[in-house]
Amino acid sequence: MRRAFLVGAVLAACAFAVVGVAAGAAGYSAQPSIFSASSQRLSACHRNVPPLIHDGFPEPPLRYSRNGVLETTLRASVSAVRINHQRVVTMNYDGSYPSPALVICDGDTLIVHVINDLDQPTNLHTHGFHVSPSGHSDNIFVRINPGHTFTYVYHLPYDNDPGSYWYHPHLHMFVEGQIFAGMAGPIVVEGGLDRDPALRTFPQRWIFLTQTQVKDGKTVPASQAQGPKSPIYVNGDLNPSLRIRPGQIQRWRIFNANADRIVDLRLAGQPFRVLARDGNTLRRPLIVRDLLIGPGSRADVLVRGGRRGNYTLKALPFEQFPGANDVKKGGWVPNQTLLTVRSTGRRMNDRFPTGALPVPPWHPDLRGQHIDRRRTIVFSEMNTSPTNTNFLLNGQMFDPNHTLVTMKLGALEQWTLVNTNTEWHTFHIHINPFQVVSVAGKRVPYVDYQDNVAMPPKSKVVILMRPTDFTGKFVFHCHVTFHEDHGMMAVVQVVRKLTAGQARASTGQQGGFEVASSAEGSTTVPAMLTVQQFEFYCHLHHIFATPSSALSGIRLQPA
Ligand SMILES: [Cu+2]
Repeated sequence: MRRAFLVGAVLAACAFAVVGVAAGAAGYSAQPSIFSASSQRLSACHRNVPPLIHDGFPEPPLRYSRNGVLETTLRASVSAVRINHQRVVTMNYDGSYPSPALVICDGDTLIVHVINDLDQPTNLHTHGFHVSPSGHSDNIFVRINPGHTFTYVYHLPYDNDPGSYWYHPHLHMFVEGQIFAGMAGPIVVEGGLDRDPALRTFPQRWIFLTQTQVKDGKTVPASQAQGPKSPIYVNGDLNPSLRIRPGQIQRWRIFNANADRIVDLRLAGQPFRVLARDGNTLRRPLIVRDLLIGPGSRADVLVRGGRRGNYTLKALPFEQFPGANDVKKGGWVPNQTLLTVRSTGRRMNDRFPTGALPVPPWHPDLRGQHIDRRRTIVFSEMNTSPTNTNFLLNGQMFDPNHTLVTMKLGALEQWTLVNTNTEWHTFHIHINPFQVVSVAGKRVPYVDYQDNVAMPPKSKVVILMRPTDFTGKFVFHCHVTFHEDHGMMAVVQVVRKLTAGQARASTGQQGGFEVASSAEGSTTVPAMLTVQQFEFYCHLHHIFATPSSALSGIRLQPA
């Protein structure tokens, strides 16, 4: 009886937001016109941006666009690369670890011919790009089989923020293994902040973080790698030195291209001044002592050389999962020095810029605006055997033929992301960045956009987003790619007009529970939600007082 009441209360108040429209992968037969939008580009777009320092600090090969186009080839193969000055055989693009940096300008077209010389399928994702998810664009439903080539064409619209992005494979069940082996490289879209007179003179460093494990001249497959033996590399080296002059300001673009690991960075002697997150410019610099960057995320920061001497940039111990800091329990190397900053040479007197940053007008503060739809996405795990865990979104594992969410183009949606586990997850959605409202019940001290957010254990994260410009199918998922490959991903589609079924709030039944949705077209309900998860969920939403015994073992963050 009590249980029936509980379920009724959940029905009344919990908004499970999912849509059950089965469909095949997006078609991609149309050949896009390659040069349509870009013929007017200046060939000098890479001038008048902060200079990249070339002084022996490791850097990937650089490939620049010309006349509005970067056309390049990435050949995936198992072959030799240099990792920390040693020859290592691994899966890679074009013999480089990390993979080549693609440098383009706002409004450019990027054309990438991916040649698959691996013995397994692959594809390509341009992480963070606001581009079409269909056809030859950022379409992660493409599968490039061994021996085949596929050409991607990305037309960057005017409202894709110039900034720091990256590329990596995105074929379900192959993502972690291929990224961990070394298939990942930076993309820098120049423009925006780079043209700001207050910032243009500060020279740049690009810091591309990757994690892998090397043994006997090869990388260890991700599935066999041991956390403690998987250090983080900076542009392919362990603890390289980086020079700065006392009083000099440098701009660092930091990319967390680790397959799984969140990094919590600290620079000895000073905080970071964050200018942009995930390629999106902040309204004003955010000053933080510790910089938490989830896998897949990027941060553009300013730092200033301290007094002459050596300083460390460290990845601090971080409890990403229970035991993460304990090597004996399978955790990672704690407190790793990522690089050493050598402050040396003649003193300079650079001043940090004050005041607002040039935020583009297409990222308004969404708080306080009318919300068209509310949804809840529950992240959970289910042990199916002592050695296997399924990772679930709203009770389901990834199915490319099942669309979990249908959004209307231009509608404002609020998503509540619920992490029911004792480990961190992250939320990443393709194509459209979003605004984070709160993390673990605390409002965030900024209103700026991002494409990836780290979700603390046993808490919820609230985000706002409005899909613009592009219809089509794409995905959202946890960017701890082990979780993603084991199911924690779902298909979302954006349509111009909702069908009656998609627009209707609905209910479904599963395992004795009936679940209502206040959002469009929910025919799908959580399949594997336990009573305990249900109660936890209700508690998070303040639905009614749950007996404390039912919540034993669950530690709640203040909501
Ligand atoms: Cu996860």
